[in-house]
Amino acid sequence: MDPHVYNTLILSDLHLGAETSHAREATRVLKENRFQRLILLGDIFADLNFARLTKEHWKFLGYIRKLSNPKRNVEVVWVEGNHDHGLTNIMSHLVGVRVYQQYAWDYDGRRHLAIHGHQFDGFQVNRVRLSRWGTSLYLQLQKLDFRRKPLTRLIDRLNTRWLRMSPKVAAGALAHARQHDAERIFCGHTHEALHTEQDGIDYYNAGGWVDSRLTYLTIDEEGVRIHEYDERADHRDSGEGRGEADPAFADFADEAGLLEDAEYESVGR
Ligand SMILES: [Mn+2]
Repeated sequence: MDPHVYNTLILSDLHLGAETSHAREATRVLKENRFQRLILLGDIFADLNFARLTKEHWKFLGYIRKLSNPKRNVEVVWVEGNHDHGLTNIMSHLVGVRVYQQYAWDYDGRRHLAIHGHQFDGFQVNRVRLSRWGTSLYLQLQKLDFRRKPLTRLIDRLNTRWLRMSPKVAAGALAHARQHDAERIFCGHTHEALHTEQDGIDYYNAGGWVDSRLTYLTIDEEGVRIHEYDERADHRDSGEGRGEADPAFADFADEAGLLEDAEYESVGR
């Protein structure tokens, strides 16, 4: 294990509940690094349907709950994304972390600001209808396409490119940082890791955990770094145990105090 302790580690767009979510790899990143603060920068969940969470997805949540134990001395911050919306109240109780719309902190003499980024995506408001329809189509396709997922992967990629969100979110975020006197601003949402600088303000995008490139950010005295998760020694989620009240969920639910009435199956589905 790397003994180096980062000031902050930032991870976004894990989309738990989606077939393409790399929860196992994300959990590994959290276990293999040391940090004083963890920022879950939105869209940690894909939607409100807990039945789609796999064993690996529950393990990730269980590990977040462990990290948020005061004895660990790690500050865990959840910044709400557009997919997380409406779920974060429940999760702040279940996982034990505070939820913010945006989160600001000072480090190394600079103001830092973390916000998911959908606020700067001009399409968002007009896209609600299409996006709901799109989500249901996408989930149908996942069912047909469960083996190697080429189709859903392609859609993930098209979705991001097609909307051309990256420059729009970067521009909006830089303006937002300027308004709030922040020198560094961090977003997710676009699924495209990125660093750009303008007039002394640095913008970083944490990327995501659903496409082929799995990325996260770290901050320490040497600055901000974009890391790419090395997939070579790894395998993706099998999808087994989806929707079942499996042992991993039972452990998690037990720890979270959900098992008092021994009715966790109804919660799991
Ligand atoms: Mn988003």
